[in-house]
Amino acid sequence: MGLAVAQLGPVHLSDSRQAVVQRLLEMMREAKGRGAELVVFPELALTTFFPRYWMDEQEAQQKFFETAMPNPAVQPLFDEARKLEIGFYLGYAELTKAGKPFNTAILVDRGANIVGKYRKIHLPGHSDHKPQAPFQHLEKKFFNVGDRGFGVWDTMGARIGMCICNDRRWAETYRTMALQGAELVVLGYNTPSQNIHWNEPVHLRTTTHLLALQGNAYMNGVWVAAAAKCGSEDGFHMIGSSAIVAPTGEIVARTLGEEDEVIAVQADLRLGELFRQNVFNFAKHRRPEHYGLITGRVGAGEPLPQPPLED
Ligand code: ING
Repeated sequence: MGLAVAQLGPVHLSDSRQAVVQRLLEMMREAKGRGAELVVFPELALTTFFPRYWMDEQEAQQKFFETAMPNPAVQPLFDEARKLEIGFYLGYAELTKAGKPFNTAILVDRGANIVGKYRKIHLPGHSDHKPQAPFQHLEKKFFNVGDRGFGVWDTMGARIGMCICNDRRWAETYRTMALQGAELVVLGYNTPSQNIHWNEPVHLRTTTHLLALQGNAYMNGVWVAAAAKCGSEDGFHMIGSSAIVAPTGEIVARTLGEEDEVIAVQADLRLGELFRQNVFNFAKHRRPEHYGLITGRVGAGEPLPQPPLED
């Protein structure tokens, strides 16, 4: 499968959705030119990463959320996708008809039909105002926890799962999709390079980001394609290192800069089969009777009582 990731450089407060869509169109065309049948765009791709700013929910929803998808600003993307016969993943802030706010991503097939929708489940950051911090990370304030689970869809000749940003750091995300037979997981992210909670060395942001993709790709026998929105947005820097990772856990393509940049590979979906049929043959090797804590507990607790040693 021709698979591409379209990394977006900075989107500033002053950038219109229309201007961003023009950049996405450019990269969609380049992805198609490089053989892609599916191109992955970032999380919250249409606007700046607004959870970095303190404002009330109403203002955020008025300025940064989409109340319909597609809508006039993004329609050109759907039109071009239909013309080029290329599918795409797009992350955006969704305000539902019922007025519920979500950090959402859609999976659009090569006929420009929305075939899947995912709402971010792992919301990082905080909901209180931290005036001392260099910037906020208010996803817990602006978004509801996703209410659609981790979905997997048969489309474009593959079984594809979606997640968003912080989800990629949690093993449960991929395992839940792999247990539905996912062959490919696509995701977008916006990852600040500075940690507001402790003085974390900057390089660790990229290290842990790649580790999360590589480890989980390997442990679930899936391809992972991750698209950053990155660079300095109005002075607030976010990491790049968009990447396509094989089921071997190896990085097969990654971006070199922090601007708009397309990476593309011919992903052999059979590669994952080797791992899912052998070392990670879930049906043969998993022992859920011993995994109870994983869904039984939220936070870490006391060690479980152990059977007597003489047993
Ligand atoms: N951003 C970051 C991410 O998970 C973060 C937040 C960074 C959490 C580093 C923990 C460590 O990549 C989003 N939008 O989730």
